[in-house]
Amino acid sequence: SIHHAMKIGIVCYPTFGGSGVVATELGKALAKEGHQIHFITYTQPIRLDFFNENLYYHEVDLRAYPLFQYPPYELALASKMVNVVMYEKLDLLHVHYAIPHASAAYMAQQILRTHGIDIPFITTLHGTDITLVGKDASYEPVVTFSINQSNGVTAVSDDLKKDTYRHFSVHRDIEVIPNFIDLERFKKQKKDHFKKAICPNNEKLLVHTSNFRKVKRVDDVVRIFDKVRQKMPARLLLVGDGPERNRIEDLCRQLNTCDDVRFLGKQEAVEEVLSVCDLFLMPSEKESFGLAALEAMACEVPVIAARTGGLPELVEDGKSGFLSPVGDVEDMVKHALFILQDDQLPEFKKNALARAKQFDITQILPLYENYYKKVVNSH
Ligand code: GMT
Repeated sequence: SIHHAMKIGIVCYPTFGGSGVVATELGKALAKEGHQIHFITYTQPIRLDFFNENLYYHEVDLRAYPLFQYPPYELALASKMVNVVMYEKLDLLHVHYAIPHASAAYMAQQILRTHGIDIPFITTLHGTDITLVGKDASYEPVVTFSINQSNGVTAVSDDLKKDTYRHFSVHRDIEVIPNFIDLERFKKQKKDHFKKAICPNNEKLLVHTSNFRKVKRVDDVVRIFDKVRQKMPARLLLVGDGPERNRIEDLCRQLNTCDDVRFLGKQEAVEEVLSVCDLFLMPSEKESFGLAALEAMACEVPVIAARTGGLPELVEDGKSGFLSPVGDVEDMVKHALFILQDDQLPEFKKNALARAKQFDITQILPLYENYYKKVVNSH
């Protein structure tokens, strides 16, 4: 409530990626609750598309200089944090994604102490900062140190928490606070004209959204789809863009699926696209949470996913979707064909929405607020 209103600095990647989306949506929701939220990022966050008297945005000044082959972003960020904490009198810093935000926050905290200011910081681990990038020897010592120095650490799934203990010498407590969704925004909308245009003969519509990195196994998406459409009329939407896109386009040409596959590129209103879809495919190698799958479920789209990372904490096998071993395309095809039957689909859609409701922002926001209070009071 407003009586405990806090001034919080949020640091994140301002991009389409899940960690940036979660951080931005969290900040927006906290602002609506009366907290004063200061975003500190290198550009306006994609989802900061809303106006509220409690929301502030501070851009990190990154000056080019001929000496720098790599401009030292982390230092510019730490300096900006010092500046904002000092002049806006913040109570807490909350950084999303450990690299390089946690170590920048540590640096800012140390500098502020020399000015007589002692501010706690919380690091939220999102996944690739731990499972792919962070454990790499080129970053590991800094990641371990800055996690251990954080005044609070949260992870978006229990599996990510376990991975953190597995890969790093971290012994401190990690609070699991799952990702969330705003069901007011993500809900099935009437987009019949779009559905008709994409599926003129009422074909079943499959969808995948990602950043097209290797870890997403987009090949599996296309191979699953190819086998499904041999059994029933179907179309596939591929949303997003990234390094694998060209290779995936080639694969579609090889498999002769081009007429049935649409590449939509990056989309801001992904909830409108999801609204007309029947099945979401997430065969990732690893996924600490799978926010894109939750977005689909909120729009009543069941999910075929790999049994990996935090996905089993989200998708209920045989209820809101199905889980298969990573890379088991045949198993995923079998499940897809099962869900897409007309006498099964409505039940799976209903269950997907019911599951999504358990991750509604109104359920998760108090977990963050309570954790903030705990960290600030024990600092
Ligand atoms: O999946 C990505 O490549 C992007 C990455 C990010 O940092 O934005 O996503 C991670 O964080 C999301 C938000 O917490 C999770 O929903 C994703 O599962 C996680 N990605 C992986 O673990 C691969």
